[in-house]
Amino acid sequence: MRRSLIIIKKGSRKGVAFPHIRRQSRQKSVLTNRFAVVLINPSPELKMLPRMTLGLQQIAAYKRDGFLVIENFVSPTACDDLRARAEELVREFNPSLISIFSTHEQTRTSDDYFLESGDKIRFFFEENAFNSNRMLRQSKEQSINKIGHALHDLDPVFDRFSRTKEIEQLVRELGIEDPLLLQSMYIFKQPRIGGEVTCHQDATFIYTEPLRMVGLWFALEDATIENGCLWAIPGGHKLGLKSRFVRADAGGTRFETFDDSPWAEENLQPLEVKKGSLIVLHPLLPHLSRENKSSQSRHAYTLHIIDPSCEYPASNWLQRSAEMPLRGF
Ligand SMILES: O=C(O)CCC(=O)C(=O)O
Repeated sequence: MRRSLIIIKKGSRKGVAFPHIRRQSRQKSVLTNRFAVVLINPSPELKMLPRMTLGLQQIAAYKRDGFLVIENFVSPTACDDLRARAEELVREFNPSLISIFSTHEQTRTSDDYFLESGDKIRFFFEENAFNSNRMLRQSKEQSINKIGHALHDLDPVFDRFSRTKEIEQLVRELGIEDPLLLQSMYIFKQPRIGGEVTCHQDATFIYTEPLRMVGLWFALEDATIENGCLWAIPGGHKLGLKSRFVRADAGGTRFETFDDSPWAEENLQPLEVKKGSLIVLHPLLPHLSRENKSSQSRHAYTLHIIDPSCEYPASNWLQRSAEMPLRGF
């Protein structure tokens, strides 16, 4: 079993980077003069629940519908731990350190902040978070839309959550032979102001040639029609890719459109799921989430996994610096 070593300053609750790890680390501790040295095993709470391999029927349903719901994939405590960590990251985030609020070159600054986020942990606000003077209407904690896009590589808690053998096994069963974790997002879908995500295919934003990718959407809270659950068009993944979101030569981004016919939104089905459920998304599946007008948040964590045998175009908006190559499990 993999072991980690953490050093806790004696008598101090501060300076412990990850209190949720410390909470569970009672197994072996050696008190030295100034430090308590604690050997911890990975918390059972951060692990996924035991699961069976995907059955033929589940694989057939994924191929037919373009999505698959697996209930009880994540333990309730693992959901809570991830949520606590995301909230801690938001508390530590100081928006005044970034110039995203300055009206000066607003669009360019926002574009750069977004375009450089592929290998960083960055914070994006709900569109309705601001009043007409560009001041937050409510607390920072209630205003963040999402955190992206490399939590899984840069934050130890998200890293451990994302790199379990259960996820690896699942992804391999879905045909990604040599998986690489490309992108992660923590999505808050805040009460009352959680914005709509319009109908799209994930391959619009993450394209590989040939297209071999899988999206994993973990419900960290119950997702209902009221608080903005996912909706999908079953079988819609068979209709081909409609557009790509690419870096524009002149800077910024643009859509490259192959098919501008509207989505058959009348065929959308709500995917209401319980906390701990995993929704597996085919890269071509049309899906959306509506506004959250309720008083309940709808936190979710997503991972997108690709296969290095496929080409990852330089035109994809999401890029990484050479210093931070993609990693597998
Ligand atoms: O969680 C949501 O509201 C939408 C997420 C989504 O569609 C996506 O990440 O592709």
